[in-house]
Amino acid sequence: MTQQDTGRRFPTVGDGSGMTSDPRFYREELQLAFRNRGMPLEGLRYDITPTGMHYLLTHFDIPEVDPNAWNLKISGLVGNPVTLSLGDIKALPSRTEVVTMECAGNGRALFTPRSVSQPWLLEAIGTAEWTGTPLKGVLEAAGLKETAVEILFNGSDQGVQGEEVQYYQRSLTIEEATRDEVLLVYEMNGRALEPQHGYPLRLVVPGWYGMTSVKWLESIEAVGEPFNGYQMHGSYRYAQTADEPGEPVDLIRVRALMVPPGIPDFLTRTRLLDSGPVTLTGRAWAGRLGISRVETSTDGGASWSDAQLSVQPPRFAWRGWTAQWNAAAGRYTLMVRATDTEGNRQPVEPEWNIQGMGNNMVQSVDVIVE
Ligand SMILES: Nc1nc2c(c(=O)[nH]1)N[C@H]1C(S)=C(S)[C@@H](COP(=O)(O)O)O[C@H]1N2
Ligand SMILES: [Mo]
Repeated sequence: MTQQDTGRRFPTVGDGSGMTSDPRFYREELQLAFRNRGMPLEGLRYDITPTGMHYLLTHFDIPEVDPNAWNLKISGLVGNPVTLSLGDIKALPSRTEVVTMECAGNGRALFTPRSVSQPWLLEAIGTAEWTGTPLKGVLEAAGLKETAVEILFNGSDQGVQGEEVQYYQRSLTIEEATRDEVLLVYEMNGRALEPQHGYPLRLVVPGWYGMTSVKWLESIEAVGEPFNGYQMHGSYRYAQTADEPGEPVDLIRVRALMVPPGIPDFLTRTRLLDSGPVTLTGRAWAGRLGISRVETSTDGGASWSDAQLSVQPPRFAWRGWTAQWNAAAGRYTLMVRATDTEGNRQPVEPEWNIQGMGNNMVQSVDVIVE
């Protein structure tokens, strides 16, 4: 390290604003993209995403955990602080939930300008069968005190973000933390969690964007004040400027995606199709809400027609849809949009925010029919 390097600030890309309008990607974005893979959109075919296809997002490094030395501490404003081994947790009542998880930054790279961060297009999704024990039971056994207002979840992975050295930490209100579906999870798709998905234990909060589902859980604390850490206040905010606090990012917004039809051009991913009848397929989800409608467009959003919805899925899982298209020779931009059971519909135009959060604008797929 040279003299000039001391006191260097992180990160040091672009003009230092952390934003760019350059359509090219920075090395720093590529570096993150390799570590944090997405689900190829043809993976929308499966009800349950094969574990190796599920998206990944890890801010820092995957930590080293010795399963024999590991335990979970539950402390803070509780009557009976406890320390549980993995065996203790597995002996508690178990429950499996099929959950569609999505990163809050999904769609970030489709904004202009964009925040220089994990450059997701549309692939930060996956659906898994998560098995664990309801957090509610563990909190009841610990005995929350009246003065507790939030539950804080501490991961064992550490790094620097927003110039702060930190462990990955997020909190939930007592009301959210004690919902029946919130799980302390030790299995994904019927097998022990893999290291990158939070082995040996993670939180899974169905319906919320992925950042809430803290991996590599080490301790849980009942606290008397809302937690103010970086991952609550510095990040995961809907804001228009870097200075304004903005609103917290929380539940997953409605979205539909299609399996890109036909065959891809290797580089551009433009699709090539034969003329004739085509069945478009995909999935739609809305976090805690259901899907009431899916529509497709073959003319870039000028006109829309209703797709056929598949049977009602498990309550936190994506719902299948299909649409028939009689494709004549030409060039098309295919689109799909969903509406949730509260009437929220995906926007066709991007609704920009500075951190690139919750961008659920409709997917466009360029197609050439021959
Ligand atoms: N400890 C810890 N938990 C974490 C993260 C992290 O970096 N560290 N990333 C979060 C984010 S932003 C997402 S989207 C999900 C991704 O979970 P997955 O990698 O199992 O798909 O984990 C969340 N939990
Ligand atoms: Mo995320």
